[in-house]
Amino acid sequence: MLAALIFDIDGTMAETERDGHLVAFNDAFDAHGLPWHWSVEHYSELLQITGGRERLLYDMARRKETPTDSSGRESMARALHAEKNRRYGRIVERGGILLRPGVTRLLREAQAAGVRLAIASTTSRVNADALLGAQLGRDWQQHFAAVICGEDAPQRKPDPQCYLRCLEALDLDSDEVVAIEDSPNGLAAANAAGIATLVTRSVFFASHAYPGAMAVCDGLEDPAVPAPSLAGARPARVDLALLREWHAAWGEPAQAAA
Ligand code: XBP
Ligand code: MG
Repeated sequence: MLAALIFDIDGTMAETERDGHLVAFNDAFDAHGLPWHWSVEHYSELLQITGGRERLLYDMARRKETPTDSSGRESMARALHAEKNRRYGRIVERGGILLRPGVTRLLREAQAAGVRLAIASTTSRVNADALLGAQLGRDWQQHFAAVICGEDAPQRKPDPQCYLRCLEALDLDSDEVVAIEDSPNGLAAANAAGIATLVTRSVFFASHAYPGAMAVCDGLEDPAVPAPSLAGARPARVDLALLREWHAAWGEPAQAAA
């Protein structure tokens, strides 16, 4: 029985990577007088690394302006990441990034049906609060039964830690929830936690395959294509009723195999 929906944030609830984090990272480099500029193409590659600070450290290791000693490198990354988050906060707090089409609708459908809502994101809590505070109201957290952010799960996606901690906080089993993700790392994390996952491709991952997803769509207002294992299921726009139906069928093969 579907008891909760677990949403990823970046790329899933909003296109925050291209219009938020990337812009803010480049502004932070400028503010620190660094000649670094991440293009969309370069950021697309860097997004294989989840976690803004981890992504930054990876790139810094290839830059001549980076200190050679690890404590110097770490403190530079912390300063740049904090600067980035301040600038990201300003972008989203002025409403610069809207929720993706269909996200508010699905949130409302779940609330009306008593299906609990949760978040499992790698992003810093301050970033989750800035975006969702701006888009859902300052009291946004009261609509979510569990909110797991980067600080709550240091093992980054594709590690399942944030999803496992979310299930723990919800006191639910993996077969009682559906995750909504945008990236291959996010799908891998949810799958590793044993969670049926709907992928709503984001701009940086539009061409990726998503083996193991329960269904894949380009957005919640576009037709979702169900996994072949959902025998007889046909592409359709996702709503809560469809997620319930596909989630119930998704568990059957396991039972049949058992
Ligand atoms: C995607 C991430 C985050 C953001 C940057 O998170 O990997 O790290 O790119 O945010 P999600 P921070 O799991 O929501 O897709 O700089 O705060 O890490
Ligand atoms: Mg994401």
